[in-house]
Amino acid sequence: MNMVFDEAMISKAIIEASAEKLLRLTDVDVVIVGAGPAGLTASIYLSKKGIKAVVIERKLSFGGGIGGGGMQLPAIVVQEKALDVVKEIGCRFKAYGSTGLYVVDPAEMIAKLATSALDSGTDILLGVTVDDVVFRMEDEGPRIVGVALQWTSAIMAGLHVDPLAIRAKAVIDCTGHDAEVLSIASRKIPQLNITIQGESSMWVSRGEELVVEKTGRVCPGLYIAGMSVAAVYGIPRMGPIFGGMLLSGKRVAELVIEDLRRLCR
Ligand code: 48F
Repeated sequence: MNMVFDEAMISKAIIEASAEKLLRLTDVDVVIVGAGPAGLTASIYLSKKGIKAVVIERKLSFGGGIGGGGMQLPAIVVQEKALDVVKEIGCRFKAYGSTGLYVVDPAEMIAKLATSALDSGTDILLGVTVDDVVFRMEDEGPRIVGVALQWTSAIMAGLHVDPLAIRAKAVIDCTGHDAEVLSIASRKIPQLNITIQGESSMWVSRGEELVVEKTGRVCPGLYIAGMSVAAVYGIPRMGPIFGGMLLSGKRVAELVIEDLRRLCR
């Protein structure tokens, strides 16, 4: 049977579905900024616990630094400690002898992280940039209560367009090497007393350890994971090993879950 559809119908379908989705996302439990390895992993562990999480990604694709591999070679490395996360998302891996290192295909890692995130119930918005936080001043100091959003294309075009904002109980900065959300917040809300040190030069084993150890809350409502943590605390960079990113994403999810439970009590 030949179905009759026209251009206006396609537009209506898109507008209706988008309005429904965007309305649902104006008020969430957790906003995760950045769909790199840390952000996607955090979203998986949050969504699996029934927490309403949205990942906001500036680009039109996900994966962050995974796709670039090491100098664009089509392989990345994950260490033994993080293998549980790799297994959890169903990503294949190959032991590199008995070194405790495992080789993973970057394209598969991106696809499996994103699929697991979506299948767990995470929403992902592509082509949207977080350009500010929303805050309230409380007796104990500032609390982050949401983010301001802008279409990346509007920013790229240099257009003067005001953002829309969404409400969240927790915001996680997973924006990578520039710790963008935290940089903006520290500049605009001096009462936060946050200084971004910038990451240190390469020292893989130390960086991988510290990035997980220092993952966490920087002020009420605002958390950091992944390379943002290295940027804030001056931690050595690690290059194309991704276990620390996965473990940092998992860790921040655990911390946010604990805090949200406390908030609900
Ligand atoms: O850079 P990215 O992959 O950060 P990550 O999850 O992982 C770092 C590793 O990829 C690698 C490494 C491993 O040892 O060093 O670099 O910490 O992903 C960050 C994502 O955030 C997006 C950006 O496009 C990227 O996909 N992003 C950055 N700023 C914003 C943003 C913003 N303001 N709004 C929305 N998305």
